[in-house]
Amino acid sequence: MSNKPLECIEMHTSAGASATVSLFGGHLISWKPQTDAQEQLYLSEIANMDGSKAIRGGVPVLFPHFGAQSNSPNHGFARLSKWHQISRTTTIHKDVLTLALSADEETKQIWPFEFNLCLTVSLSDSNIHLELSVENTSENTFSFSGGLHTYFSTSDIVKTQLLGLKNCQYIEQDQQHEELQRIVEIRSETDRVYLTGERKLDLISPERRVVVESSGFTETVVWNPWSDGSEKMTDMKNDDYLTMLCVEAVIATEKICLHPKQVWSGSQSLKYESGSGQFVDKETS
Ligand code: TA6
Repeated sequence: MSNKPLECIEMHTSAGASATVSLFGGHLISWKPQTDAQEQLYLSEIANMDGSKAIRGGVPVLFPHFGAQSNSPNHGFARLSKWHQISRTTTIHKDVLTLALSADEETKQIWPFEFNLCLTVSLSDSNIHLELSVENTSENTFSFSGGLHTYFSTSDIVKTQLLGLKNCQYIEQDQQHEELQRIVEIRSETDRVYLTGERKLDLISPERRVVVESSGFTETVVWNPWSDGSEKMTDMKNDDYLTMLCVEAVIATEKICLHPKQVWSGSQSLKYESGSGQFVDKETS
């Protein structure tokens, strides 16, 4: 946890896809697919980018817990820690980067276990695949939660739709509900934990469609703070709730137990579909 400017790794494919990953947080902060130079991830213009606070936007890595836990920063320390590069492999159509974070004196004061957390970012021409793995390198069993807190950009939240969650149970404000809509639209503060991590979702905004596929994670969080929530955050402009939506691959409600030497992994894959972004009319669909 330092105050130096962020050190970032730029990723590319020969067809023009690009991504930027910050070593602080092991944090993907930009993704532009080859078919379109537009940024696909939301990154707050007033995000704190000096390593003193978690970055507001991109894909924060949450570990060793999702949300609040006593004596630990919200969503854990991984997004506040300096990761290091393990490997990099580039071919014409693929750029693959692996970063890792392991225990040090600072993390052990918060969470007393040895671990190896790896994030592999695989950039291809219209797809980015994020794989998170957790290895228990300590002598004791531990349990963890966390996830990939992906912030998507949109030109208009009111014309943004999320498909694929119909009939899923979700928890919001401690109440369990069933999703009755084929098309989820955001019209107010939304902070839902859908009890599924394996569905294929379509995120449609006026400018494009992104197919979001996760595996290994147990839940999907859909979050937009809306106007009141944006105003309360010092690192997000008041109107930014209109141009972002989080669709997160997480382990939230029940921790995963890992014995010594065991490894868990989960992934979220984002596929950009050129030209297919169109508002689906509820009446005619
Ligand atoms: O994942 C959704 C959520 O847990 C929300 O409840 C909201 O608080 C958000 O994450 C952001 O948390 P942060 O610690 O980044 O301000």
